[in-house]
Amino acid sequence: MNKNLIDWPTFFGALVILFGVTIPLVIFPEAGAEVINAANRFMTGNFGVLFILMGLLSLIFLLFVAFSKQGKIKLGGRETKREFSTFSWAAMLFSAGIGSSILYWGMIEWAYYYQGPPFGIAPESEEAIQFASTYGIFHWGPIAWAIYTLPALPIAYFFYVRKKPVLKISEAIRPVLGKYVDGPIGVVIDVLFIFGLMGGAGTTLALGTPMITEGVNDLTGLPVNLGTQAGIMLLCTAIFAISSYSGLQRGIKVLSDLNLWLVIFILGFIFLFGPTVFISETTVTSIGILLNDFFRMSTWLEPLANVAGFDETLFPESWTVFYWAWWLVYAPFVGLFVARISRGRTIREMIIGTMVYGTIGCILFFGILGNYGLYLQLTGSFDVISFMNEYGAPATIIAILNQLPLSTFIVAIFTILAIIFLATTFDSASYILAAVAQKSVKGGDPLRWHRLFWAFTLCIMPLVLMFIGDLETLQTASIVSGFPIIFIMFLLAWSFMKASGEDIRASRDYRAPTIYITHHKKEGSRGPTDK
Ligand code: NM2
Repeated sequence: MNKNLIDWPTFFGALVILFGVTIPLVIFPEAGAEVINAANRFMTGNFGVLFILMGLLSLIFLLFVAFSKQGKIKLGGRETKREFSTFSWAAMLFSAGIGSSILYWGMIEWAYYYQGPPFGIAPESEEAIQFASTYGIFHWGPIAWAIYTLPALPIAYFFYVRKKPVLKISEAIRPVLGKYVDGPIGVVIDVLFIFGLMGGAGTTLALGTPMITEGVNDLTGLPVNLGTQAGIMLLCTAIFAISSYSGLQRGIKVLSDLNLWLVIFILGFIFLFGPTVFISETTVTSIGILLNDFFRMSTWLEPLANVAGFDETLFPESWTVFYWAWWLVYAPFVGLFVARISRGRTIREMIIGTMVYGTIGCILFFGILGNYGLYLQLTGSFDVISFMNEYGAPATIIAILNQLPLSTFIVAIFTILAIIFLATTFDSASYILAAVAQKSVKGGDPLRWHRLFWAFTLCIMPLVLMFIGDLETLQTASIVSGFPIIFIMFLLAWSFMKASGEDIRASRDYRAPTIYITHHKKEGSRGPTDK
């Protein structure tokens, strides 16, 4: 074990914040939950607009970059071939960036919008139903994926174009912060990233565990209580810890492949054995509504509720702001991952690929899983809403699956899929956390014990949150820890523009041609910026 490799200030900084938050929550659970909820209300009430702007501006920025000169920059040298086929690239991207939550919210998110729609729409009305199947796609759509892609730009750029082995978020901001990156500011940035990811993992694990436990209960009769949930959380942690320990090429890859096949099976099954025509029509219609109302949805903050006394739904705070914060806390990690797998692609391909494939993948989940439940509700064959209001969302998800043919088999596959989905996100997350808390990564991989360490650390906060919390408290884990990352996103975007702009200018006048820019129009043409 090489202790010199560990970046101790970052390592301990992250642990101090983690325990600084967790220990008081254990000692004073009720007061702790109250403080967290108050912090949540404060953040979303006052800074919701920042989260909303960050989302929309990320999308606009990425589209701008994709179609500007920067978009043509190839990651790697001129001859570099793509490291992964587009299919594997998209599959890996999806497995890392998306966890079990897509099974949870994909199945049940519509039911919340159906009862509490935005824009002053009457609950359970026809319009509410249409937005119910559209809003999920919006919250897992182009803006969300833009948030994921932005950090990948500077990281991929430094990694493959400037050829610096950047494994820290702070390093990706060096062009803007200069030597300050080597001091406390750099440590603070990395610690905030680690803390953010732990908060996001908290939200994920604390939503996924009750759902998996309900699945296990349905199959085996094991009771659903805090003890079994804690047991299942530890079991999931053990699985992704083993996967992370065995490394990128083995555990992480094997689980990703398995994940993909199970997804194809379960979505295909529900699509074919569920109401195929209804699912297809509703999904296509939702895409239309999404396009039509895109800017209304991406800027909706119900400002009049507080000053003019109109009904306050808290829809923006509870959903869009919460979601953007949740995507945000995962974004630097996904950025590191996307950057790592994108060698041989142009920046434009990386941007458009992430946003298009990511969005299409999420549309498939929400379109098939969500509209199946909606169909049961609307036809009266299963009253999802009453069931959910009585037994809660996790039990409802399993109850919806039980309406399908071969239901025991489907519940089993769904539960296994949820565990694997969770593991494929968390094995890469612990791998990346270990990399960030090291000074360097000898031989390309962070130390094994270190990867194991972060795998178990990821589980601490969720365990605590589960014991003290309700859904609101869990959601806050992402919101509070995501707030500082808004500023880091801004620095990352700035850093990318600064560094790539300098290089483009340098190579244009031939003094220091450092980058290779592809020409999409004419294959093989040489321009003034080519080496
Ligand atoms: N996001 C995609 O819980 C998970 O599925 C991991 C969640 C940010 C909403 C990511």
